[in-house]
Amino acid sequence: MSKEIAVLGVPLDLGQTRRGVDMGASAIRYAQLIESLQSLNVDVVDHGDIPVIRREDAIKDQNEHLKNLQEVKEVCTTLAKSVDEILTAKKMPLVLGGDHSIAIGTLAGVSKHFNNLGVIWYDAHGDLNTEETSPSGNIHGMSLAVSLGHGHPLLTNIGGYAPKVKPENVVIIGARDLDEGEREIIRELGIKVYTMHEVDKLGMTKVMEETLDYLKECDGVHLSLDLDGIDPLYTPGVGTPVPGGITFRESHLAMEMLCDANVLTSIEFVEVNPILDERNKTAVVAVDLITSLFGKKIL
Ligand code: HAR
Ligand code: MN
Ligand code: MN
Ligand code: MN
Repeated sequence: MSKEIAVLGVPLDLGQTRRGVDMGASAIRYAQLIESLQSLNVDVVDHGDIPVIRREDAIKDQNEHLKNLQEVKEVCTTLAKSVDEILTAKKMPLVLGGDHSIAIGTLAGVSKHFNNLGVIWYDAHGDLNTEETSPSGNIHGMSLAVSLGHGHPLLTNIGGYAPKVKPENVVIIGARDLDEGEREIIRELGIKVYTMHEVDKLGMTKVMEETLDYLKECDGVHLSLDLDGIDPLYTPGVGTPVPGGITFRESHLAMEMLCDANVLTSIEFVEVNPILDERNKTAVVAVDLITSLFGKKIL
């Protein structure tokens, strides 16, 4: 990957209800993201943050089944435009969340640049809920469904078209907390999922080999990495930790294999919550994994 990397922060926390995830991008920068990439001789430019609506200024009395819909839509629309511009300029977007609702905007900006975009969704969750199935009303648990064209039209139609991704081009890795409605949509759409059962059984090498093979016809691949995909032992600074996750070493290996395969065309890291973290540990892991994606090797 010799393209210039364009880092874009999205300090949005309105896709869920816990405070602090809006500071995720700052925490990742504080953990020396830019400096670490530069030390690998990666061409990287920090494009700063997308303007977001503060929680204090969000509309009150909202639909409890689709919280902060208008605000998330607005931020994702702005994000989609910026990501689109970055790709048009032949640079590679590296988007830093913020909660996982931002994937709606990232994918809206990315997908028009590809005919057959692949998505790797590295997450403890499926993020495949809709207003009807969501147990929480939090949009960060709906972002993959929205990108597949399922959900509120204000979200699915960002950028003026839907869907952004085809179900046969999605691979979920690390799932261990799925809601009943999510299981149904996975079955219905035939989405490829490596739950923790498969990660345990096959090992990460095989999971990644199969994932790369599964996506081999894609003309671009987006990595959407939710830090809660990794075991909370290593990444405690997330809003919805689920025990029994992917280890630090397995995640490293996954990133190194993605680097070697040289397939990624856009990347996002989400859900780092510094308020819930232990001395910025989760942001440090994020930087470590990102540098592995860009060629950092032990020897
Ligand atoms: N499935 C639950 C919901 O939809 C929890 C979603 C959890 N959060 C995330 N997304 N961090 O991956 O509310
Ligand atoms: Mn997620
Ligand atoms: Mn998650
Ligand atoms: Mn859940």
